[in-house]
Amino acid sequence: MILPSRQRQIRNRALEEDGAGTENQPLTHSSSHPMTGDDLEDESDLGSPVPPHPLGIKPLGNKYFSSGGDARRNMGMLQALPDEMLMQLLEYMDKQALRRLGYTCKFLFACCTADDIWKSIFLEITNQKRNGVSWSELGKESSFEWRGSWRATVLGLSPERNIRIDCSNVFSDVLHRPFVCSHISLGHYTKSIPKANEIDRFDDLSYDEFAGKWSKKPFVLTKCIQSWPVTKSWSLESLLSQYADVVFRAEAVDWSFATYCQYMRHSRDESPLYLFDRKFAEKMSLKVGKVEGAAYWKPDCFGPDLFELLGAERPAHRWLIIGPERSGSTFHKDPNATSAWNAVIQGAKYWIMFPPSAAVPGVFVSRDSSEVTSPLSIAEWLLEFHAEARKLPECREGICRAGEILHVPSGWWHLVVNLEDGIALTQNFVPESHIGSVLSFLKDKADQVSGFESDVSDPYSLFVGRLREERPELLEEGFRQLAEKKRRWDTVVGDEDGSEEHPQKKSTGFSFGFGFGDEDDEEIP
Ligand SMILES: O=C(O)CCC(=O)C(=O)O
Ligand SMILES: [Fe+2]
Repeated sequence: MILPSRQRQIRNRALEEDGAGTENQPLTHSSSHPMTGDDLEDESDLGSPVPPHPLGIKPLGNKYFSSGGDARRNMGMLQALPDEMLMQLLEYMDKQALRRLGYTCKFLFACCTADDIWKSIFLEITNQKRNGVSWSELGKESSFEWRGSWRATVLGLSPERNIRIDCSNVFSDVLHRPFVCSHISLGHYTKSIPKANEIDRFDDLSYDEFAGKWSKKPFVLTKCIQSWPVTKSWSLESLLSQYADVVFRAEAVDWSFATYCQYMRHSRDESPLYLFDRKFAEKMSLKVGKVEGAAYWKPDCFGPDLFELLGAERPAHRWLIIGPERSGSTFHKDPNATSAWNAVIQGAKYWIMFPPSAAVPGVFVSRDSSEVTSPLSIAEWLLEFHAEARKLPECREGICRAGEILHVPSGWWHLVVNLEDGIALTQNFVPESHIGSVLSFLKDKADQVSGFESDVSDPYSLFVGRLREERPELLEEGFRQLAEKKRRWDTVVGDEDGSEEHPQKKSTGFSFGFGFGDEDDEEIP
C-alpha cells in the first residue's frame, strides 16, 4: 500500500514551471520528461518501479519535501475543496466545460484530463445514443476510432494534438493513485504462491473422480482441451482477421472486434474494459458441443449439467472472454449457485479463490448476501489486501495457462486477473452433487436469481418441474439436502444469540459453517 508518509521525495528539478499551451502546441512530452530512474517512488510493496507520471503528477506526500511551488495554490476558491470532492464535482460537467476549466491552471488541468472522467463522458454519450437521443459525435458506436485515451477519443484528438502540460508541482494521491494502480507489477502478487495455497493440477479427471472427490474443490486440468479445434486455431490475430466487424459486448459498450483490439493495444486503464459476450457463438457462427464441425465442447469430466433440463429457458451460461493484461474479474460468486469451468485459449490467468463461507479480506457482503461490495479495482485489492488474504488457511491460488481449464465450484469466491492479453471460454453448469445448493438458491434467494429471461417468473418451480419429469430420484435427493440444511440451520439458530449468523461475521479467517469442514460449508439458506 502506498501511503503518503511512506513516499520518498521525488527529486524533481525545476520542470517547465510556466508551461501552458494549447492543444496544437504540446509543451512537455513524456519522452522529454526530465525524471530519471532515481526519481522513482519507494516501491517495496509494488514489486517493480512505477515510472514517473507522464504529466509529472506526484503523490501528496512529496509536497512536504518539495522546495518548488504547489499548483493547488493557484486554484482560487476551489482550493477549499478536497481533491476527492473536486473530482466528484467535475463529474457533473460536460466535455466543453471540462476542457475549458482544464486550461485555467495546472492543478485543474491535471484534474480535468484524468481519463476516468472522460470514460464516464464516453459511456454517457453511448447511453444517450442507446436511449434514442441522436448522437453523431463519435460516429457509429461500434466502429469509431479509438485514439489511445478516453479523452482523445471523445474529443477526436489526434496524438499530436493530445496536449501534455508539465504538472510536476501537482501533488495529489487522488490523481496519482490510478496511475500507480495501472502500473503495478502483477508478477509481484502472482509468483511465489505458497505451497499450501496451490490449486491442485491434474492432466485430466474422469467423471467418477470429479463426482466422487472434486466437485467441491477448485482444480486445473492441463490436458483436457487439447482436442478442441479453437485451442489450436484461435489467437487474437486470427480472430481479428476473421471477425473484425463482429460487434461484441464489453461491459457497458458494444464495439466491433477491430475497435476493441485497438483499445486493448493502446490503453492503460486501471480497470480495462473486458470483452464478455454471451452471444458469441451465434455472432461468430460457431457450433458448440460434440457435433460435426464444432469449435469446442464441454469436457466429459464435469458430467451431466442439470440446467440443460431447462432447455431454451436456461439462463445465460456461456461467454467468450477477451481482455488485455491487467483486465479481469473482481471478487464474486458465480450466479444461481452454479459451478463453472474457464478454459484459457491464449494468455494466462491468475486465480485467487476462497470457499463459500470464507470472509474474504476487502470484500463486504450484506446480511442476506444480496449485495457484494468490493469497491476496489483488482489492482487496489492486490495492493491493499492480497498479502493478508494469502495468509488465510482457506486461500487457494493458481495460474491457468493457455490450453488449460480451471474448475470453479459452486459458491466459491474468486478474483481473476489476466497476466497477458488473452482469450478464454467459460461455461456455468450444475453438477449432480450441487443439486441441493442450486435448489436452495433458487428457492431462498429468489431476489438474487439472475440471467433468466423476464418471462420466466418462477425459476425454482420451473427447475423443480423439469427435474420431476426427467430426474425424479435426483429431485428427491435435492429435497432431502434442503431439509437437512434447514434442520442444521434451525439447530444453529437455536444455539446462537442471532448476532453470529452471518458467514462474513469475522475477518480473522473464521468461517461460519455447519461443522462438515471448509470444503463442504454451504451458505445459510
Ligand atoms: O476469466 C475471467 O475473468 C473470470 C471469469 C469469471 O469469473 C466468470 O466467468 O465467472
Ligand atoms: Fe466467475
